[in-house]
Amino acid sequence: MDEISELQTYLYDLKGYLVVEDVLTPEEVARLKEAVDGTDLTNLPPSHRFGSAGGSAPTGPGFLAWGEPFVALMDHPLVMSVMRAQLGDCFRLDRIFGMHMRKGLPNGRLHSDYGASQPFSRAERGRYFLPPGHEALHGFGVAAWNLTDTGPEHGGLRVIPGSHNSHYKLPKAIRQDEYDDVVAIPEAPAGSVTFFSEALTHGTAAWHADHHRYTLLYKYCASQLSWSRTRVTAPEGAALTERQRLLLEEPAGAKWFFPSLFPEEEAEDARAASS
Ligand SMILES: O=C(O)CCC(=O)C(=O)O
Repeated sequence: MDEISELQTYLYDLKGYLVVEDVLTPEEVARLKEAVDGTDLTNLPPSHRFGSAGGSAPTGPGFLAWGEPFVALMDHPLVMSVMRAQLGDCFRLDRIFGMHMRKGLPNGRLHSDYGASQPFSRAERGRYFLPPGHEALHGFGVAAWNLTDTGPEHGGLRVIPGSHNSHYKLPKAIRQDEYDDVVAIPEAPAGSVTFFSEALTHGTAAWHADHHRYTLLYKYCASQLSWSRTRVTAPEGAALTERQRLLLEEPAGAKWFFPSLFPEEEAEDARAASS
């Protein structure tokens, strides 16, 4: 499966998240899970994250160093087409981490990284707010690979659908989990990928299931953006494709200094437009 449908494209834009099922085969899921199990999951930070790199984690390859299947997910054709629609022809892999959760782990705070509800915005609660033009809003997108079933019965990612386009700061009652009527925990079975915008208000839902949560998050941004000073780097000795190499490049202006990840598709689009 290399592309989402017209309906799914509309829903992703409208709701700020989208689950696509059956993208990985059970064999692919098992191989990735086995590799994660081969690592030490006993002393994870309170965020339950593993294999992190870039963003709030140090520079390094993170879980990309755990084998070719982790590297291959970086530029999975479906992820590339969804991110191209959201981020344009030039984007980077800004940060990665995995989430491992066991029964009884509590909710993580709802938050958004961009827009009215981002922690440093000047939005006042209850007042209409337009983010200034120099702030990024929709330039960051996430592909979260679910290696075990997640959803309302189990826990996993929780979101406020449509909140990436909200002009109001998140009310305290929602932030403090006193009002959750607008919060959804999308059903996302093993083998699915959940796409979401970093401007969407999201967080981690408490884990209730007997099985453990294994999710791998790959976070992309438009090439001219960066969240922090640390980077995801290539694992030593990995044979990367040209597109994978570009995804790990330093931030730079799209097309000026950061080449297109899709030269062939662009040429095709140009041919179609002129015929
Ligand atoms: O998948 C999750 O549990 C949410 C992860 C999260 O909070 C984030 O991406 O900032």
